[in-house]
Amino acid sequence: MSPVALASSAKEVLPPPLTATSPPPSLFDGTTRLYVSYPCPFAQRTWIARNYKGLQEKIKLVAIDLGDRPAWYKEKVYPENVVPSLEHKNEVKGESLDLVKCIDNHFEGPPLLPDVELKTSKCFYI
Ligand SMILES: N[C@@H](CCC(=O)N[C@@H](CS)C(=O)NCC(=O)O)C(=O)O
Repeated sequence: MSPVALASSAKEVLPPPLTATSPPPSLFDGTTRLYVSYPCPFAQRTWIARNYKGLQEKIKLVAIDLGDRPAWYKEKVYPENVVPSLEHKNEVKGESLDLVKCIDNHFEGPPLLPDVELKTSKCFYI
């Protein structure tokens, strides 16, 4: 089994979803964060992309409780107030399909998409 496959198969302890009373993480401190809601299928596709590429150590998962959402998520992280979003290099972007392309294009690990897809993706962080 390759190192990436091993890393991907290691059991990850999932952080508990943050609620209205949870303080925000130390935003824009250089940490790359993927904001998700565990039951959200749009978030799940980005989460799967992250895991497939073995990026559990490089992209920190931040779970949000959408039913009891912290106000700081809209105010300080992602004004669209939906998940998923990706905080990376002092920017926050969303839209799950774009994020899958960005994760594929800008991080190590086995490619998810053919080259043609990567080259035509309008990605940020460049
Ligand atoms: N087009 C977006 C859809 C994201 C979306 O609709 N996420 C839902 C959760 S599954 C959300 O955050 N809804 C906000 C809300 O419930 O207020 C994407 O693909 O990322």
